Amino acid sequence: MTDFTPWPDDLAQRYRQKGYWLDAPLTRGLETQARARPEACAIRCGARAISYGALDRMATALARRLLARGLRPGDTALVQLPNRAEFFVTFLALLKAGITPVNALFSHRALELRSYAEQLRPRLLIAARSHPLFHDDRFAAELRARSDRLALCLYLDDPDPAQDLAAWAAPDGAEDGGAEDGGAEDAGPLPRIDPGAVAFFQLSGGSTGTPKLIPRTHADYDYSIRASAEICALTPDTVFLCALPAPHNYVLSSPGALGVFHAGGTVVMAPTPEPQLCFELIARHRVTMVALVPSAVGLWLEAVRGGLAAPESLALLQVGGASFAEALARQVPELLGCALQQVFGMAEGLVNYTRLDDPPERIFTTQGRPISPDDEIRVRDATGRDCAPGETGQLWVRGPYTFRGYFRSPAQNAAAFDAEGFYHSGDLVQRDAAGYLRVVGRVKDQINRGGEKIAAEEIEALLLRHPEVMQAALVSEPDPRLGERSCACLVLRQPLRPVVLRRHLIAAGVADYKLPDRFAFLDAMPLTPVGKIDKRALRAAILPAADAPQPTP
Ligand code: AMP
Ligand code: DBH
Repeated sequence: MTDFTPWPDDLAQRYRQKGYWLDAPLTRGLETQARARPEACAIRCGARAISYGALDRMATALARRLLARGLRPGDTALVQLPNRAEFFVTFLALLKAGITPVNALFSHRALELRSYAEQLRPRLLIAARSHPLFHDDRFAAELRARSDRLALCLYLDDPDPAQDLAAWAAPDGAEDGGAEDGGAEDAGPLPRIDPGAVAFFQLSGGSTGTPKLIPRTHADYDYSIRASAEICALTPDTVFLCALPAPHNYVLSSPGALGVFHAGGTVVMAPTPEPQLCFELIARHRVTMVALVPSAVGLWLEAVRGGLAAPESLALLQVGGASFAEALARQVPELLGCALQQVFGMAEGLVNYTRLDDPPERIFTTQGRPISPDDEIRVRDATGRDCAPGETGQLWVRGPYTFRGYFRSPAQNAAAFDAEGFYHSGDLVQRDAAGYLRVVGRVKDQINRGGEKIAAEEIEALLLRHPEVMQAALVSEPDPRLGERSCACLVLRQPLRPVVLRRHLIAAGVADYKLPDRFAFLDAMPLTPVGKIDKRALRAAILPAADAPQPTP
């Protein structure tokens, strides 16, 4: 899988010279730990404790069996797994085999998976029998029809060892493997990985009709992880709670589970960020660090106020993914008894952190500064002029781990990058004299629902497919728990009940978090002078009703 937009030679050379990009694959961190400290615990998942040695052996066994089965470096894979150790076994195995995956979120449904399959034409599907789409083989058959290349489907928790993921990842001698074509050891050496090649595709929250794929190379991703682990002072004693969806860029790489593997610490898998459950896991495994979105921090604070004992071992709580109210930030050390770190990142690359030794005011009131001295940040007004410190403007960035183009999306790329390769994130920020950023809004047409991003255009296009919908606009409205929720504003040909529209969207196969929280019906849309739907006016027009009780459909 070579077709991605590379960095220009001069920058690539600089990133290598400065030691950001190493001549090593993304599995470097894990493999180093597996050699140095094979018995140390890498992952706790339910009752299982998986050592670095075991994790590496499982990933290697799976990689070898996939290659023995005829998969080739450069092939692509569609992966959808829940927060279980097998997510990491699979991801590391595919990296070792040179197979390029996209790791879909477990909340994704047919619409998202179809889109990924159409874009990547994967030869391999790895999914979970517990996911509604994979209870039986019908959806896999549909994907096969969409990707004529799809040659192999493996499932987490399949009763048949021939397609059971765990059997495929069982090291030789450990279990009767499903690899009917012989032991993993017979398959020969693993391929040499080019660190400049695409390691996997990260998911974009997007602002267009189709979900976009972000190619991330071994070298660029590894750098962001290594540097993040250092900023967050991870050590072999770090015990990290993985309570957000494991494929998400934040919990995977900022410094996330991969940062913990780099440092030789332990990742504890949690199915959800629900406080009761997480507090129990924290107490049981002496968890020291967690990455959460603001809505989850809100729940944790409420739980403690409601009488749940604050977790004792927790030393650092990261918050990111969406705007975190300053008033809540101030409560974190007080109520949860741990340090706070704000993280402002994006799957496209750039990640900012408040530093552990920053003064509290800075931690409470900013979203941090970039990882790298070579992250080039521009804050520009709408005309492209550079803003003065403190002034609000649009964020543009390029650097050693910020991508240079979405996968096969020339039109999108033309709009998202300037001539010098700076990426336009669509965020409105202020940068202070010390280089710290504050996120104050956005210009992209996206709703940030508690950290889950919804591209308005994607949902509008689906709503417009309903024969009675004349005009559709998805806008955000304030939500006390999520920060923002979505409201679908519609002009209809004839009255419809919200439930009909919800069913229409569910039938289209869209993930639940993208379903509008509310529907508002209008006689006409407010328009801008050029005749586009005026979302600002729309938001103002529907706002008074926002807190009124929703009639049950
Ligand atoms: P994605 O492109 O889906 O990876 O989402 C990245 C976007 O999430 C950023 O461009 C911001 O809009 C938003 N975001 C991430 N972290 C923060 C944060 N700490 N505060 C405000 N917005 C954030
Ligand atoms: O929201 C994000 O995408 C995000 C937030 C924090 C991210 O990608 C990251 C850190 O790396």
